[in-house]
Amino acid sequence: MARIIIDTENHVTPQSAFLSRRQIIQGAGALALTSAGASYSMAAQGKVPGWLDKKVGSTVYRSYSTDEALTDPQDAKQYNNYYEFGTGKDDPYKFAHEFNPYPWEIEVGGECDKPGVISLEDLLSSQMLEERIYRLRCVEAWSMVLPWTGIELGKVLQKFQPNSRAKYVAFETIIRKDEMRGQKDAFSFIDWPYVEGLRLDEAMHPLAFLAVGMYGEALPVQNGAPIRLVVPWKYGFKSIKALVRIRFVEQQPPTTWNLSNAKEYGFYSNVNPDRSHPRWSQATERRIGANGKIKRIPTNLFNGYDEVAGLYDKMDLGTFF
Ligand SMILES: Nc1nc2c(c(=O)[nH]1)N[C@H]1C(S)=C(S)[C@@H](COP(=O)(O)O)O[C@H]1N2
Ligand SMILES: [Mo]
Repeated sequence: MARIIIDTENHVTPQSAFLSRRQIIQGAGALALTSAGASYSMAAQGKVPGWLDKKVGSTVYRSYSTDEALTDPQDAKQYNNYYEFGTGKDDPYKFAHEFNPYPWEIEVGGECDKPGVISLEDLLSSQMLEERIYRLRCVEAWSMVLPWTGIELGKVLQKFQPNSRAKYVAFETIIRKDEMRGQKDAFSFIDWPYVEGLRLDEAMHPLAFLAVGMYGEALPVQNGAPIRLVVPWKYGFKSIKALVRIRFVEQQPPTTWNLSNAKEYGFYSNVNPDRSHPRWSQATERRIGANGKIKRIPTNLFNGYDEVAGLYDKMDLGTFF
């Protein structure tokens, strides 16, 4: 299939230079239809409401990019971690069609002056979406380069006016046992819902992102539809999918992987080649790239996003892993 190599600019792209992008990506997707099983993701895509499809499809603004080749959309959509659908890498893709995310609401509360329940449509209506190409580094030592469409997390959080007691932000995934078969698994080591958290200043960092699209289209279910967090300088498990609840809190909130194994997974979980996982090195990663090619490359501190270093100035990254 056609390869999409994205240019290296990392400033705002004017609309005229950008217009053909969605067409290019859709062209690639159309070719991908010939691959076995593509009907799963198409079934899920069929439920995307028109307003969302249009909003994602007309995105013209791009504020972060990279000269690294984008991961093949097939790999991004068929090799996933999403334990709500099972622990296999292809389970989320196989069972995504059982979940219907629309319509969707998010509840925002806790230490803030303007708590409330807001529909996805209302949340996005006053926002111009932007596209950002980010590296995603899983703690399992594989990585991808993915084009997300969405909005800056901090801009959304500000609307709810966190108060002076808000020190952390807690996030929750939906519970929908009838549509997410992994949540029915009696032997699951996860205590649903999947929960995550960030320090408030991390959440307010301009790199922290809420994605509603990928490759110029509304987010596939297996990638966290209709809205998920993307925190590119941290291990992938911080980027919680199918977000239904956000709370401003005073104390560091519990997080799913830390609850399951605190020795192996910390609250911070910043990408760090110098701190090995107890069972494997984090010095390198398998980059799943274009052409489905996998190459072994060095891992960088904060996944290469040096602009976040200031958040951890006074912290020992070995202790606060
Ligand atoms: N709710 C929820 N969010 C989740 C997960 C999960 O199992 N459940 N897996 C995480 C992990 S380990 C990774 S690496 C990323 C993978 O995102 P992707 O499948 O879109 O590449 O999602 C994260 N978000
Ligand atoms: Mo991960």
